[in-house]
Amino acid sequence: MRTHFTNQLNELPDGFNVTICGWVQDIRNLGNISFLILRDREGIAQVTLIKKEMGEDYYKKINGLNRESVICVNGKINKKTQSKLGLEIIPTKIDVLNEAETPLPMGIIDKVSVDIETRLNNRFIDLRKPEVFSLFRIESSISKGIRETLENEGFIEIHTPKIIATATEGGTNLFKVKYFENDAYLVQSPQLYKQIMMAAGFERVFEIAPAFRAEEHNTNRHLNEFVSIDIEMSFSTDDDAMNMLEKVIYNAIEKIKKDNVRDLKILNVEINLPERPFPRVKYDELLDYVNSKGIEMKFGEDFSSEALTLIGEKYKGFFFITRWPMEARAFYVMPCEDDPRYGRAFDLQFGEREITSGAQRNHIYSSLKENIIKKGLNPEDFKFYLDAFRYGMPPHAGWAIGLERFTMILTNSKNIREVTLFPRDRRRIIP
Ligand code: AMO
Repeated sequence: MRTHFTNQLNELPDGFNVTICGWVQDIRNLGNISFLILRDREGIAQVTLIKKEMGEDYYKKINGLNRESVICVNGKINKKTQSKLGLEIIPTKIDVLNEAETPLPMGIIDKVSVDIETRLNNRFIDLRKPEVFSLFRIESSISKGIRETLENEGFIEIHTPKIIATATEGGTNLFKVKYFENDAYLVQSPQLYKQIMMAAGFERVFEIAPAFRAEEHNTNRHLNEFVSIDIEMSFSTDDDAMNMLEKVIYNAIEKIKKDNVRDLKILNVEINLPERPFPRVKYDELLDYVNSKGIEMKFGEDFSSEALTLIGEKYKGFFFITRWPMEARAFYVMPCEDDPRYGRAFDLQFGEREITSGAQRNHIYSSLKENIIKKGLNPEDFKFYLDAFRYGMPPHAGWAIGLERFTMILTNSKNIREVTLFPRDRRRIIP
């Protein structure tokens, strides 16, 4: 239907005939002339309506359109205009494709601030705002950039089941679903399957897919359904996995800086390429640090949000927390040779925020099984997984980035719901 997006009009010569399509953002009627602002995905254009050229009735009809009605305008570009946009369209034909009802549930360009609940309830309208759309353009670039890097590094994209019979990371936080006569669960992570793929000899795999967690708490950084970007790589250590993560993060940021200039401008955020290598700080060092600052934390505990705030003040950019106590991590982590109280696990932080967890995995059947028991889990439930370790499992490592968490960081968003199209949280399952 359209010949051009609004952002392509500038390059065209004066008098050029175009058809643009979009939403009626606003109409300013001055009597015999009026200015209709048409918005499409790429920007806005001014359509100048002139009464004596359009005829009284037609002029009246178009001027009477409700805001956000959908139209296509065919007309000529006029560059000799006073419009701030540098050009206007003098229409020959305006097709009204769908008239919007009035009043709108919420405004698009109104300066009044609308609370996040109202915005999410009317998400299809909220997403029309350029500053909201830009977040998702950046999110799209992130997954595209990550995919590009991983493919260049020889990773194969896989798709693992999202309905499973056993908990991945332990028994909690599971959504139970009815699976015919039996109970099943939604996956918390493709963890077990991506590891099995190492036994399958795929060497390097990745998956970008939803993960489900029945976490009760309602915070600004937790969702009950999020997008997990997972990798697993064979013949690799925790250090190899961290190096790969550094590369993936760096390239994604580089891509956004290059491809999302307009979005960054709309959002008024500046992002810098991080320096590599990212600092790698041991858990114990941070434990001592927070204890020295008066936060009580015992060996084996995870960092509280209070502790992370403190740590984030010291390490502002990307940094790894390495060498975690085994008791703080899942059963599949490879213990350190020099001291089995520690594991080859890591988190990638951006200041106080965690965006990735990963580890070298325990690929030795007997000790893996022992660890499952130590965690109070039943190895029988993990038979399908454990069997993969019995007939030739290479050493391997991997990680998972939370796509929304990464997007939050790059767009400086304070609430994870901002960067989730239709968030699922403790209270929300609609729309
Ligand atoms: P973890 O549980 O740390 O690790 O999850 C990996 C990353 O996913 C994101 N994330 C979340 N994002 C939004 N809402 C949530 N409720 C949520 N939970 C997690 C975070 C987190 O860093 N199997 C391991 C990964 C691995 O070792 O490969 C795992 O799932 O950004």
